[in-house]
Amino acid sequence: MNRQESIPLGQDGILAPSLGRGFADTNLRYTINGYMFGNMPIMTMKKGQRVRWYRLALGDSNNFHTPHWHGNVVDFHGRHTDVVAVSPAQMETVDMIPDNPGIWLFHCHVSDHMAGGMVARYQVLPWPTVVCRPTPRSAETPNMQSRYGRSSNPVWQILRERRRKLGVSQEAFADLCELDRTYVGGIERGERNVALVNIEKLARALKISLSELFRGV
Ligand SMILES: [Cu+2]
Repeated sequence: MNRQESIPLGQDGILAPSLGRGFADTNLRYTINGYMFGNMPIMTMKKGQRVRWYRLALGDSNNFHTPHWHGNVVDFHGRHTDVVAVSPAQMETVDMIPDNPGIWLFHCHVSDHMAGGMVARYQVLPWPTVVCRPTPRSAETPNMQSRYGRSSNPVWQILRERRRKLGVSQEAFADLCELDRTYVGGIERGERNVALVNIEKLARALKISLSELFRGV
């Protein structure tokens, strides 16, 4: 094997990577964390979660990389972008709050590197995380309990009783609705304001119509 094939020089003696066509060059691979062609364990996060990406490149002048995210953007120096370049021994930290669920490619956008294996995947799970609220509950808009607390049949009570009747655990029910379990717990204790879109999810999982749900209120 002629190793010089992977560092070919032009007639003028200057490095010309595009000239390499032999065995060594065509078997040159580029990796992310030692993995290539999407075989890295998938990186998983949740929609709405704060995610921090640490990127570092090492190597020779061929290792100038342009990491690129499909599906979501990152915050980098006050702008939204989906490509942030790193030179050898350069480090960059970027933050992402993914809003687009799915399985997405994360790859270097230098075409030789991409073709040489520098491709990974990340997954954004669809259910939202519960956002921590710094303000005390009393300072917020009235929650379901205070709004419906004096009603004989508050929505949250109907939801809870219906779920129990179906014999579904709160955890399984939350999965079914694609909602966070602590969020569903908060709903069932009447501690949370619930958007209509989420009430619809809950009702659908309980196989109950919205009109039926609100009838007893
Ligand atoms: Cu690259």
